[in-house]
Amino acid sequence: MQVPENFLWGGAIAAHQAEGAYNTDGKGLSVADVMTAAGNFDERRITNGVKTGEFYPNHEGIDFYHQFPEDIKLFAEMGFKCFRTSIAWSRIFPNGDEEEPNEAGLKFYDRLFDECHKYHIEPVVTLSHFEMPYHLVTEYGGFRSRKVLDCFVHFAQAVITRYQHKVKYWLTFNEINNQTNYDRAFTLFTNSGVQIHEGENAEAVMYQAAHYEVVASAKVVKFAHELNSNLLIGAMVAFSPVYPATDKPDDLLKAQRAMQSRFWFSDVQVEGSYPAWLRKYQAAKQFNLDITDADLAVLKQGQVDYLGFSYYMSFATAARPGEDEFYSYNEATDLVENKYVPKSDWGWQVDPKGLRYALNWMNDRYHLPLFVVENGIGAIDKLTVSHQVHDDYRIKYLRDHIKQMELAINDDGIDVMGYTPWSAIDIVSASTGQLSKRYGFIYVDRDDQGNGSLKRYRKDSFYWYQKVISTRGEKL
Ligand code: P53
Repeated sequence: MQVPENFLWGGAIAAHQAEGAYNTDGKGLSVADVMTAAGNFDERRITNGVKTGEFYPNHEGIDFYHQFPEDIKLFAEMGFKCFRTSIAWSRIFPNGDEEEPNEAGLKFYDRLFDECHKYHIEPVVTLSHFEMPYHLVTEYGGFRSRKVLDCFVHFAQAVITRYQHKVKYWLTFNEINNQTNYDRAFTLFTNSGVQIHEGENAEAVMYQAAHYEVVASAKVVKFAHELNSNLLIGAMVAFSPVYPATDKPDDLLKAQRAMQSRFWFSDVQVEGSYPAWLRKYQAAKQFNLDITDADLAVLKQGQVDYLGFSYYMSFATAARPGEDEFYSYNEATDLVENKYVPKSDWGWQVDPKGLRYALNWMNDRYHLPLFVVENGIGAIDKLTVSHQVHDDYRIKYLRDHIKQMELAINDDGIDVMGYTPWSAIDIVSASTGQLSKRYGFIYVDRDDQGNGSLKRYRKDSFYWYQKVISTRGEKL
């Protein structure tokens, strides 16, 4: 099976996980710069500013800031048609609330996008990928404040205007729906720059922050459409489908509410309005949200052009005894084991068929082009003495998922714009801060403590993916 000629094969990274150079050329601190490294199953700590004696893996990343010309050359060698990365907000507005952008930061992305175009690689750019300026957290509490909505729109307008002739494909907020898991400090902090205080209702704070984000997203879409009709602005969700644990009707209703709770974000970004169930739920729970009529009008004017999503794994849920009438979903406590799918070393369920399900589910609901902007497996790689990496497990994961995507394209008739696996090259893991949780086609010599030459080596999967691209997905 093949994919269409114009299909965007590529790979993805995010600025904060790769660039390093965390205080170079006027860059301010971002939320990623105050997170320490963790192990396979514990959480990164969020420190109060940068503390001496702590290790912050994002500060150096893989030094993509300085080594990007060689890296992009390697991406071109694989045959990438596109390359997904993000713009670090704190390079452009170091504190986040300035009027004027930092020209040195803007110049860096000019050079980066020019380098891509040298090889006819189309940049796909995320505006906010877990890296809000830290000052916006300390000063305003992140997206719990309407002020930060304005700061984000100001940033987005500056970069979309600057790069409109270099970047056609944009995404607003990366995995905006991770914060469905509002009891996990990591998700609220990375999505929204929000930290929960004693006695606060985290769920209510999440709905407020996410509301300001969907309004910001709509404003940015409207702005971009008016600026330049060539631009395509997408939303981006983490698509982990939630299956019912059994055929009990209660489990089905619970799973349905879990899906509604995870995907209302894209419902709003695509439809331009809130789903009715959510406004009823928010009212019944007395969340007291600042959602104005003017906001609702803005949502209608900023519907996205396409939907980008990450796909790593599927979830499962079951109703509890004495479930409330809302089947209220709390991701931290409501997920159950799925005995039909295996798990990665980090406990992520490996479920290729879930990708075909995801594509069908979104196609049925949204009727928009879909873009698989992340898919991959974090694994321990071994560099041999002759500098090879035999990552057959990675090839298998990607092959199995691409097969399902091709079935969705060819047998289900779904419009899939492209596929950018996570990650183009080894980078710092978002959730653990490890480098040993590797995703790339290119091995980077660096360990979890920050030691290593930072040299790059092609893995077996590099050559495999090169073949996949050159045969348009025929040779898996
Ligand atoms: P890491 C949770 C669930 C699914 C995807 O993740 C997630 C997360 C948050 O960690 O994040 C995305 O590095 C994210 C990337 C991230 C990648 O998946 O935690 O968009 O920034 O690196 C893989 O193993």
